[in-house]
Amino acid sequence: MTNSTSAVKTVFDVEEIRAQFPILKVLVHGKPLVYLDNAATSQKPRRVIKAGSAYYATINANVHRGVHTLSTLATDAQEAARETVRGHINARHAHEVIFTSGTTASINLAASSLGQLLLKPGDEVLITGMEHHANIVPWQLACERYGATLKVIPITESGEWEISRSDDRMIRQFTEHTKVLAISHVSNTLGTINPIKELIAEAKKHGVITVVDGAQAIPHMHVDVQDLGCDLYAFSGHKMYAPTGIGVLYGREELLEQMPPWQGGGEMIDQVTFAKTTYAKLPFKFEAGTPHIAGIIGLGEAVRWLQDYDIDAMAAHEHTLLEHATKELRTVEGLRIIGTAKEKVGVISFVIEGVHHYDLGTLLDQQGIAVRTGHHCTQPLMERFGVSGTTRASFAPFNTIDEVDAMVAAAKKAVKMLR
Ligand code: 7TS
Repeated sequence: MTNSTSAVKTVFDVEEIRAQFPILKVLVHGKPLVYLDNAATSQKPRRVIKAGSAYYATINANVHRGVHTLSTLATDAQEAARETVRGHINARHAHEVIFTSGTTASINLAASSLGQLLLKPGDEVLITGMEHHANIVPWQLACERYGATLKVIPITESGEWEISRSDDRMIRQFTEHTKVLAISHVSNTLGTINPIKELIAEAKKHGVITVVDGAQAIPHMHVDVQDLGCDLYAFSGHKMYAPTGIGVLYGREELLEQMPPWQGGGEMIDQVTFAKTTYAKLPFKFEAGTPHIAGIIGLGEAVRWLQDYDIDAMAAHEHTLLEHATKELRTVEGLRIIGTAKEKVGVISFVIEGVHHYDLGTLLDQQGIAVRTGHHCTQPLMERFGVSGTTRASFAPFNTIDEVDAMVAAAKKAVKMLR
């Protein structure tokens, strides 16, 4: 748990970053690992790995439970991480940061609790056609339970919302029945950066609660929940260089106060009798049971690691990789890029005529190159584009132009073998 006090590194040095990721020394099929699957999960810098193991080796104890020294140290470390996350997303209060197991759990919490609070027969929940299943299915479950309807904003051929900032199609999305807007900040499959601030502002005018799936945004950009104006914002640690099994649901205090708890158990209560239970104050009302303490500490360290860099410089590097990959992949015969929005993070999905994505992924793996293949948990989006799946490369600050070239060369080789 190093507390870095060094100044932000504005000069982007990819080799300096690579040196911090032990996994980049691993060989796959005897070849140096080329890891281009960062949207599925990012790799972890040494500092984050150490923070988790230091917790287990030196202060392992349950939190908020005992007066003994270790319990106090573990509690302090956990709450320091909460404050670090608060600062990172510019929430007003640390108790607006709820720790969950990841984006999926965060959205399930939101849908389950908001469903109970708000939804009744005839109401509508508005999502978009590019959502990850984690931002579809929990809302379907809530709609089924309370008799509400799921409405979907369609997606254009370039992979953007079929509503624009300038016309009234945005306004017309909202009816008197709309209760919740649940949207991804960045698409995991297309890489599209969505203009969520405008839509959130419009939703607020209609009294609609806004929930943002920020899983793919938070590793690549400054996220300021107050500036965005959203009510809830969900993300996972493991996509932002932190351990797996830890995530966050940010919630605006006034809304969280009104929302009923999602799960019951230890730590989320104030008083329990067999007749009635009263609940703990925020954030503990939403944190039943023993949390993933090492994960929370690791998340705090990952945020501090990110804050040591200029995240815009990281994003600019990833954008250079994206542009290079886009240009080079277009030279592969029969290749079609799925997702050509103007604003994208470093994610590129493609299909190649006559080549199945699984076969391509397997052949790339033989070269040590890790990409994701399949539907990326966005089956409705695959249907929209008329494909069963894609091959997806997703970049991190430690990736290089040489690695992109290796992927393109391996893809060309694979195409020759598979056609
Ligand atoms: N929302 C988005 C936009 C995502 O990209 C993901 C995971 C999730 C929600 C769920 O996150 P989890 O941490 O709870 O699993 N996306 C991906 C992906 O693109 N490839 O593997 C996982």
